[in-house]
Amino acid sequence: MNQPHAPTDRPLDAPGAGSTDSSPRRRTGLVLRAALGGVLAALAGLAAGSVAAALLGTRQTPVVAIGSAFIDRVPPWLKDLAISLFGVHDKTALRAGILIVLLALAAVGGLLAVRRYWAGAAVVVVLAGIAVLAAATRPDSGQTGFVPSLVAGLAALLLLRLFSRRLAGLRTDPDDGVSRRGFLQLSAGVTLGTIAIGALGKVVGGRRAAVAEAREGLSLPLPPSTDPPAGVQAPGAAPWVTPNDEFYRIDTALSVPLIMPSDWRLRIHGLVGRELELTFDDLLERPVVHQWVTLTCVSNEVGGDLVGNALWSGVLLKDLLAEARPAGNADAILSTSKDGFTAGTPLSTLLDDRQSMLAFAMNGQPLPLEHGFPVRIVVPGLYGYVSATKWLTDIEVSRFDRFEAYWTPRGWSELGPIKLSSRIDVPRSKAPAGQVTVAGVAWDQHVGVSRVEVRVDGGAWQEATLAADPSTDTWRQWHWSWNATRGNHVLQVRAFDAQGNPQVEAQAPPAPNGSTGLHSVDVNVG
Ligand SMILES: Nc1nc2c(c(=O)[nH]1)N[C@H]1C(S)=C(S)[C@@H](COP(=O)(O)O)O[C@H]1N2
Ligand SMILES: [Mo]
Repeated sequence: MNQPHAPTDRPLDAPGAGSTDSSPRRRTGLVLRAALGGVLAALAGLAAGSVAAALLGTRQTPVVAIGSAFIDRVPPWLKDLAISLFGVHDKTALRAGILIVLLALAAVGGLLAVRRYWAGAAVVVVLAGIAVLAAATRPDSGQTGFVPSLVAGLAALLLLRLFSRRLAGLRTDPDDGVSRRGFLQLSAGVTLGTIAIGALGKVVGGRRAAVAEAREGLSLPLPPSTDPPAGVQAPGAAPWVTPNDEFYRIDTALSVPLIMPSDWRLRIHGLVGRELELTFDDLLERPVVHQWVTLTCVSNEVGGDLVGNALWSGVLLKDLLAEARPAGNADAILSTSKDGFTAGTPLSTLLDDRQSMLAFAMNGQPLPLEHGFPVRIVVPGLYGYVSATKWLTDIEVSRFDRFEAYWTPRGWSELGPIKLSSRIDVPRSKAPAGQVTVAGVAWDQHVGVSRVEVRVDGGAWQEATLAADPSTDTWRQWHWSWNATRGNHVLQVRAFDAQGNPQVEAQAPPAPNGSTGLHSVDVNVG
């Protein structure tokens, strides 16, 4: 290549004088390429992070995660200043600002990586680490909110490595045409890949947005009120109604299945006199019930929070099954979701006096996408894994001896009635000396809780005050006033069912059919 500066032109006192890459223009070329490599690696990482976010159905892309954490932490005056400067566009400005800072730092990372890969990698690790932490600590990010930032960081690290390898060749020999071409090819490939991945993210994100929009636009037969019934809340206990965005989420779906209500079909078939196929509108034409039901996950540990209470609106399965006319030898349904999850539920629990339903609304809102939009099953009294199929598409009336549902071959019981349980919500670790409210919840769905007792340091059991419950299908709150003395104490709770049977005290893990044992809390009174 044409080289205007003879090696002797360079100032002898320049830093790095004597090394092979010290011609100013060559250095500039290398510096620009290195910075570009860092920027492209970062952009590709961000694109991969956006796709991961779209697939997981989380809003926590790396930039959003950092932005939200930033908003939570900036002093109010700066927030006000930003709002007055950028007006309604303050969020866009913040995003653009974060992106610019990230890319500038990525350019620095690219520069560092040419000499020492680990130094450039450290920049990426710190940036991705901040995003992962920011996403993981967001209250609204769910369990997978940190994944996009992790994906972005790993992708950027990998590409930074590839770029720095190519540039290492140019560092030792600026005229190395193979390295030059290699860098060019890599840059072009990464750019194209980033564009393709970005487009994929847009498609997936667009589909989610379309379903979310269809959900917003639905007009459903909703309950006249979602206020809890009178007297159900005990002082200090968890809110009796679990808000939708705080409701626990458990499923095997890596990305939330996206179903347009207009595309939804439910087939009820198998051992039936008449096969049914319903559209969403067909479902809404039938009589609708609104029922408070507490859902519980079989994986809930003693004292755990995989339990939530909501007002569900839907159509009784009893009514639909009456139309389909199950055969006399049928004893179960196998329900299937859009993503292939299956649950086996005793037919008897759908036909008896309980309000087992195909639910389309939760707390007066169309089902959230994560909770099974547009239709799921809710069966009072059964753990979710044997009943509460989300994104429901198929119900086969059958017999337990003819199928194995999703969790059965994985070591969980075929049948999953919820076990009588109780939990202390307050206090959880510390309390002041004197009168302390001990409060919590107890549940035995579709059986009912008749009594709750508390004891301190293994002493005599004391009866707690029960709050009201609208039916046996919800959890029941309780509270007890404790005259706490200084020191460390152990609180324990136990519940009794409607027939007066006490809770099982023997400790058992969640597998294969639900945990047992009493919830104990160590409290430091000071
Ligand atoms: N499609 C589908 N539905 C599912 C599951 C699943 O993995 N996939 N998990 C079940 C389990 S184990 C539970 S506890 C409940 C949880 O419902 P939630 O996420 O709305 O709280 O959904 C049930 N329905
Ligand atoms: Mo579950």
